[in-house]
Amino acid sequence: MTTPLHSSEAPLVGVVMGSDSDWRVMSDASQILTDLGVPHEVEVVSAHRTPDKLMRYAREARGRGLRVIVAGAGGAAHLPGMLASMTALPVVGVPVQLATLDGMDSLLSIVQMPAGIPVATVSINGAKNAGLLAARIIGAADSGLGDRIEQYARDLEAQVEEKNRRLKE
Ligand code: RP5
Repeated sequence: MTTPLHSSEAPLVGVVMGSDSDWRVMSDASQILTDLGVPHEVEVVSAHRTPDKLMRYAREARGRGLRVIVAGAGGAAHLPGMLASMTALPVVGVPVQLATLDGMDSLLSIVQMPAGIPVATVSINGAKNAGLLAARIIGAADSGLGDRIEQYARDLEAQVEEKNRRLKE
């Protein structure tokens, strides 16, 4: 149904969003997955405008070999929750900030899931952390990826120390 856009390998993560207008935020998830060498695909799937596609995507995701879905949406953001209701895969939700309500509408729509259907919600526009969380979920059982994630954390630490050193010059 979908083709991997960022790797010739079979995608392990599905990065989906309610509209192409969410890409300005969701590209951060794709970028960090690329940086960590995690094959992934990108797809626009709207809970409200393409409900049949949403159902197909969720129902086929596990069988196609995906391990995690990262789903971003803004406003009445039903996409992550609806996906989570139709797949056993872990779903990471990204509340996308729109021009109105500061993204609080997106955050509350995604985070307040009923018991039994979890969505791991990151911060408003927190697509980078969503990508990292997806990588960590896969990296728990993939030592090469786990090592790259540890290296990423060490690089962050080194950057902070370098900035600290420059402050004192
Ligand atoms: C949501 O509506 C999308 O996730 C997007 O954040 C928002 C606005 O979509 P567009 O009108 O820009 O296509 O479903």
